[in-house]
Amino acid sequence: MAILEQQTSQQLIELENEYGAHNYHPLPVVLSRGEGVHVWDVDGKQYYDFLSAYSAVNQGHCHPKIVNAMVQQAQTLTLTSRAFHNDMLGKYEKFACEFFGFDKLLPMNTGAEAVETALKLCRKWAYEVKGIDENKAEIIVCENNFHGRTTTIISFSNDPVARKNFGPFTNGFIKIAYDNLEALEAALQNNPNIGGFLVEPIQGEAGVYVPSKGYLTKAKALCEQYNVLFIADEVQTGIARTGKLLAVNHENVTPDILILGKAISGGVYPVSAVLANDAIMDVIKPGNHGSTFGGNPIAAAVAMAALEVVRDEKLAENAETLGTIFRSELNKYIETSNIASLVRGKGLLNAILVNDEEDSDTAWNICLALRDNGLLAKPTHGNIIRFAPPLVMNEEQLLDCVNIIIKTLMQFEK
Ligand code: IF1
Repeated sequence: MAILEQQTSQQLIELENEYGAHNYHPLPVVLSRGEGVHVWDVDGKQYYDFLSAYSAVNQGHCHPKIVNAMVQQAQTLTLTSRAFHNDMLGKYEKFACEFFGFDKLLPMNTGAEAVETALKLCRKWAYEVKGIDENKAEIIVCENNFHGRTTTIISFSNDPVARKNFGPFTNGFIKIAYDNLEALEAALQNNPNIGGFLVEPIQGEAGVYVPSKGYLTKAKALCEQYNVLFIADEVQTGIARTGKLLAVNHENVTPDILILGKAISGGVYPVSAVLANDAIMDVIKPGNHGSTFGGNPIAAAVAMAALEVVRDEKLAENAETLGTIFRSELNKYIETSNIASLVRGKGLLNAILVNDEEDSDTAWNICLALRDNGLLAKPTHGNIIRFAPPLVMNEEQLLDCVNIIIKTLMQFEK
């Protein structure tokens, strides 16, 4: 049996280049181990992970409680399909419904699948409860949204790179400016065919845009006024990332439909979910929707363990405290910096704006230098660098990372 010789980073990158589709442009680093806030590359170099797999690893890499839950279930019963019941799904659904405060949960696997599920649920409610004429329902979305990569979801994206040559697209969506209540009311006012409003409580991929205080509250009130479902996509902002269990909790807003993914499994296994109360979820009947792996026993076991970690280790409170320190320390530096112009975010979902042209490669080069200095982050669009470490980080580690980030940015001061 050939002994797996230690392949170099370059050899492993070349394997991906030769045999893998080129649908990403990763930072040139090859990781082989993760634990807590750290990851290690194939040469044994340690890094702080400041991306957390796009906020899927909020509980830290390879959290023992979550991994053990997966291993135990994987040695017992992995998948039954929904053709039969199993002894894990109902327990998980009850646990999660009580955890988030909803009547029912529809289990899926990826964030995009959960977004698609929410769109179908909203449309079915629009026809069967609100009484909109069939095939006339429309859903309001925001400019610069990111909700996934399926053909319907990119139909309402305005990112040309995500859309070009993937048409024809799905109809039934109205785009409005984000964080603009006048635009929302104008879209609602003279159109009886609106079924829902889909919104990210903070726009992640667009560059961690935090809306004005009160936006979510007033948007929900407008939806109630016009009998339209408020659909919160918390795939990235949920699960304690922004300093509350859900980003909507910063304004005590309860969505009509809640979309979860990523860290609901702690990044150990693909799990997503759509939650709603009976008046909405009960429009779904057998045969309307589903998926082979949706709600499988491993997903159920992993998600319950991952949510218990969030609760028991008080990750939302920690994210709130460390996020305040992070922005305060970065703002002190920004006062005298000519390379970083602002820092913004909530909890441990933050980003800095690099003071350069959007199409410059400065943000990329800063991320390469951060990598050399032992911290992994990646630009979102152009000149914005997102900083999102695992929520299990402690203050000493955070301050160590702040020092690395500032030391690195200073290398680029003009
Ligand atoms: C990529 C970032 C992008 C999401 C929200 C649904 C989904 C996502 C708010 C879909 C996924 C991921 C996808 C990944 C990069 C990353 C991302 F913002 F998190 F950084 F793209 F915007 N709703 N976000 O953020 O969930 O199907 O991926 O499980 O596609 O490049 P998914």
